[in-house]
Formats: sequence, structure tokens, C-alpha cells
Amino acid sequence: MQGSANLNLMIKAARKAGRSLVKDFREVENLQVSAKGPGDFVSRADREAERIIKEELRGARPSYGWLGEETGEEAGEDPTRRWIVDPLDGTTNFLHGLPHWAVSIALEHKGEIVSAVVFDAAKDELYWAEKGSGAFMNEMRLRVSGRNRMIESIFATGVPFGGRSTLPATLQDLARLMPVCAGVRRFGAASLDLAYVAAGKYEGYWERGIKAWDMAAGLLLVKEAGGFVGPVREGRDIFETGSVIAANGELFEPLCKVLRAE
Ligand code: LIP
Repeated sequence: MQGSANLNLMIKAARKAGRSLVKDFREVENLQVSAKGPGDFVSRADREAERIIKEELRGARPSYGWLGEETGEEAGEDPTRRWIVDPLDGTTNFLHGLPHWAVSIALEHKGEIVSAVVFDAAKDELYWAEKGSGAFMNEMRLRVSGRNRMIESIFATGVPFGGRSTLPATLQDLARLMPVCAGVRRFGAASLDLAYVAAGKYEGYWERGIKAWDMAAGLLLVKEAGGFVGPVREGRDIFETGSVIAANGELFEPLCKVLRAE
């Protein structure tokens, strides 16, 4: 694997956190039957994974800034670079013993994501990309799918839970999209949804109300695999609104048209 020093550092951190999470995931499967359930245990596993990643990344690059799901934002001496980290994307899956979750690490430079790692540790699938160098899964080069007909295509999304305000809009999206495509999937980990668009497993993905750490790395994977990304509301910033559309080149516009219709 030929990558920059920063990419290698990110991979090392993701693998180390992944090993710790895989160990905890086995324990979670045992805890399902206990009355208390695995909730507290999973929060600890999540925090421990972020601690491991932070120690690796900030230890090696102390001047870079930090944005992590568990520990929030910390400015660095170098205002142009920051790590954007979700130590455990797909927490609900992890909590329920479903092997579909990932470690997501992105490096932002001057407001742009330049390196990305999404590690599906349970399946040992490491998705990675660097700006201008393509996207890969382990050693395999990734390309978005070549399908160009909505009716033959499948799309993924995240359906908001726990009374989130974006639920009505998402239900409306589903009502518009489902009749004109081959199906919609809801797997529960935004970083892997984006990695799967990059890998051509499905043609597109959209979601409303997610955070920068859920999607930062995945967005670069899609772009480097030849896909397109944009905001749900035209002209707005993806990170600011937390709403994103990603798809192959053929279906990006048709998907935007369906999701942006008033
Ligand atoms: C989750 C996402 C999931 C999305 C949820 C949530 P977490 O991230 O990846 O797909 O629908 O809104 O943000 O909380 O597991 O890191």
C-alpha cells in the first residue's frame, strides 16, 4: 500500500482502534442477554477507541486540530489541518451485535478532506483514499457503479430515530424515491454507506442531519472513486447542514432532482 506518511498513520490508528473494538464486540454479543444490556459497556468501548486514535494521531502530529465524536473540537497550533474522527460509526449496530460498523478517520487541510480511512474491522475491510490518488479497499482499486437507470438502481439512507426533526423530510424522500428505483437500504453506518457507493455496491446514498465525523472520510472515498457529492439543499454547505447526497456520475443529478423536489 503506497500512501503518504499521514495516511499510514491514519491506517495504523484505525487498525489499533479496530482491534480493541473487535474484542469488545465479542463481549457485546454475550451481554445481549443480561438485564442491563450492553449500553454502558459500548459507551466505554467507543470512548476507548477514540482515546487510542487520539493518542496515535495527536502523538505523531501534535500541531493538528481535532474534531472527534466523543471528545469534541480542539484547535491545533496549525489552523489549516485537523483530524475528523468517528471512532465507532454504526454504534446502534454494534450495540445490538450486528457486524456493520466502522472506524472513520479523515484529514482536512484548508477546509478540504485530503486523506480518508474507513475501517470495517469486523470484516477486515479497509477503505482508504487520498486526494488525487484514487480510492481503494485493501489493495483493490474502487470505482463507482456504471448503472445509469434509476429503476435498476439501489440507494442507501439513514432513517432518523428517537424523534429527530429530520424524520418527516426523510419519509417524504422515501415516498418520492422508492417508486422510481430498485430499492432503498438502511444499514446504519453512514461511513460504510459512502464506502459502498465508492465500491459500486449501490448507486447512491443520501442522509439528512448527520455530523461531519459520520461522513468526512466517506465523501473523499466517493469522489476518488469517480462519484459526485453535494448537499441536499442546493448551494448549502454539506458539513454545516449535515445533509448529503452522493452517487455515481450518471445518477447524481437524477437523484438530486428527486430529493430536492418541493
Ligand atoms: C450514525 C450513522 C447512521 C446514521 C445516524 C448516526 P453513529 O452514526 O452513521 O447511519 O443514520 O444518524 O449518525 O452515531 O453510530 O456514530
